[in-house]
Amino acid sequence: MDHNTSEVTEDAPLTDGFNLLIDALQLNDVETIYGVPGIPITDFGRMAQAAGIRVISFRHEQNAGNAAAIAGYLTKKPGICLTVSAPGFLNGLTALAHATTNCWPMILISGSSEREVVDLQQGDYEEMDQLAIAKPLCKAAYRILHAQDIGIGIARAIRAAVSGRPGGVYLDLPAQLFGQVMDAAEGQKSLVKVIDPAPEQIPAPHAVIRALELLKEAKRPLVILGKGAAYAQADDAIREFIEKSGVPYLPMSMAKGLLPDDHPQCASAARSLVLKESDVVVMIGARLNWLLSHGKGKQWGEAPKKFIHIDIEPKEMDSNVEIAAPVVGDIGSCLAAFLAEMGGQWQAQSGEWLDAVRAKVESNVARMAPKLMNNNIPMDYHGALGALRRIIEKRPDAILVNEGANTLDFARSIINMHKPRKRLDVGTWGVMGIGMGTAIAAAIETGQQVLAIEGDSAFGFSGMEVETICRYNLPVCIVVFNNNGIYRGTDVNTSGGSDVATTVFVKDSRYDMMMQAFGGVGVNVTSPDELERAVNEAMDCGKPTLINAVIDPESGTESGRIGNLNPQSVVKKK
Ligand code: OXT
Ligand code: ADP
Ligand code: MG
Repeated sequence: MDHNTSEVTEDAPLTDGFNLLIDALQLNDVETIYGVPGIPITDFGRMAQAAGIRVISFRHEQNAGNAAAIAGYLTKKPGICLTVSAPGFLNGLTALAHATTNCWPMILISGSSEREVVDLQQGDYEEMDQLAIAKPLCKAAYRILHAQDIGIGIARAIRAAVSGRPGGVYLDLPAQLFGQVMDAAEGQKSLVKVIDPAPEQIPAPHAVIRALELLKEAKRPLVILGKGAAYAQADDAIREFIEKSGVPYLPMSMAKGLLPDDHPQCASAARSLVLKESDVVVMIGARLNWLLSHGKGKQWGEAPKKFIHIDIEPKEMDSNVEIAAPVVGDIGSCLAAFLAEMGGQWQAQSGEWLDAVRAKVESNVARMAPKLMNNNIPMDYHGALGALRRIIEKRPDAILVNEGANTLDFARSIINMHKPRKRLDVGTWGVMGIGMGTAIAAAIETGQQVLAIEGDSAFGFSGMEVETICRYNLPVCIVVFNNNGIYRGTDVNTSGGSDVATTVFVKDSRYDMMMQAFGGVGVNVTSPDELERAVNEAMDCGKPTLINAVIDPESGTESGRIGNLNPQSVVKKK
């Protein structure tokens, strides 16, 4: 069969690959595409926009991909990123791998060169075997060759992205697919509406009983909430479980706000204590990876520990240490089963353990409080973040985007979150460059005001997207913590040569002027008071704003809180 003109009769209405792709996406409720236009997908973007899909054009595919990844996290639907072939595809691939690593649903759709030419390596325009390259970096990768397979191809991509442990999916669309013509009625029949794309996964009843028996015996229990728990959108069940059990909980970075950070059971400010001293740890949508020292070693103390682990991915169990009570299922179903089993009889945790955790929290919070009130010039991280903390307290619906090293680590512990899924950051890989893509998608997907707190280095990875923010007039306020460099702005080149040190940038740069160049508001501030005023003004008016916050170049430390991960040479070069 000739796939370019399959089953077409003279006068029957026709459709083609372009239209079928749009129909298939709309049938499955795709409302937004993030991407960069070019051969062979320029017309597809135009036509999708004309059909009512919102198509947001970026300046670089990695930022569009990061937008799609976080859209997936926020909505539980796959975020869609659209790119051109080879270089555009590769630019989007980092974000696809980032989405997969973070367990967020996303589909990277890339146009590609013709199979016949690519497979014979005859040097097509932007020739690359994209499917083969994408495969190891995502959860699933598919290619659609025929217009009549578009319906099933899109359905497969959606189901693969959101079912089970969510992740990134790659969809390869060779250029000739778009123009393939077929009978319109046959085309409509070939479309697939995905039914129940992420089915509930109910835990085994005996696994629930085993977990609760272990929890009941615990003297010093702890719950760790991860971003999987935030993703699950089972907010009420999570809160009910925490409060009914009375167990202190530690939110991982993006799980902050699932319960308000000033909740009496929140142990964020007693992190070291609870990790060391706990005897039974309930992991909910969090992994025992590097962020938790793999569940062992000094950070976890000497006392023997038992783990209860709730996760949708069975292979996650025993990944680093023995899991005494694995509970495999989706978090909503698992917690519903826990709550049903706990019934009215459950004795909430009380006594010495809770008192010790509270005492530690209160002393750490009290120690930090005066530092947050300082109005020093030049600003240090505490003074500047104290101002931003007060803003988020007054505006709990705003979404906080955060990247950098010191800027990230200080903001995480200083700024309390009050509602679920309001803190979006660098995720499992600690990636710099998520900032502007994340801010843009957060504004578009939620309609809320966004506050992006960015290290000056971090901002540079996606800074050109301030034009995108202005073009779509998004309510995004960016604060660049400008300390003249990566970690600190004071490093020196010990060779005595004229190049500056590798971590140092142009001194006293004015990032605010980048925003002004595109018609947004740019402000330079030097004190916490000025910063607070400028951010409040930006949030009151909702205009795209960039505030250059001048931070003391001496006030950061190498790699923020994870300096211990830097290998160091013990042999000095002669
Ligand atoms: O209990 P203890 O006593 O231990 O105290 C803890 C809490 O109890 C307490 N705490 C509180 N006290 C009082 N009140 C409150 N409310 C409170 N809350 C907590 O505070 C301490 C600390 O708590 P925390 O933070 O919870 O605990 P801890 O021990 O830090 O937790 C461990 C971790 C591992 C979970 C945590 O540290 C974490 O999540 N870390 C994530 C780190 C991360 O991902 N960093 C980003 C990567 S760094 C580096 O790789 C960078 N690069 C290289 C690069 C990257 N990343 N990507 C790409 C694509 N290319 C290159 C670069 C280029 S960073 C970077 C740029 C940096 O420069 P910038 O200019 O952007 O930024 P600046 O540094 O600002 O200049
Ligand atoms: P954090 O970095 O916050 O510790 P991780 O990204 O390491 O969180 O872990 C998230 C975990 O949540 C993953 O193991 C993933 O399989 C799991 N997860 C994601 N969605 C769900 C869900 N709906 N139900 C159960 N587990 C989930
Ligand atoms: Mg910096």
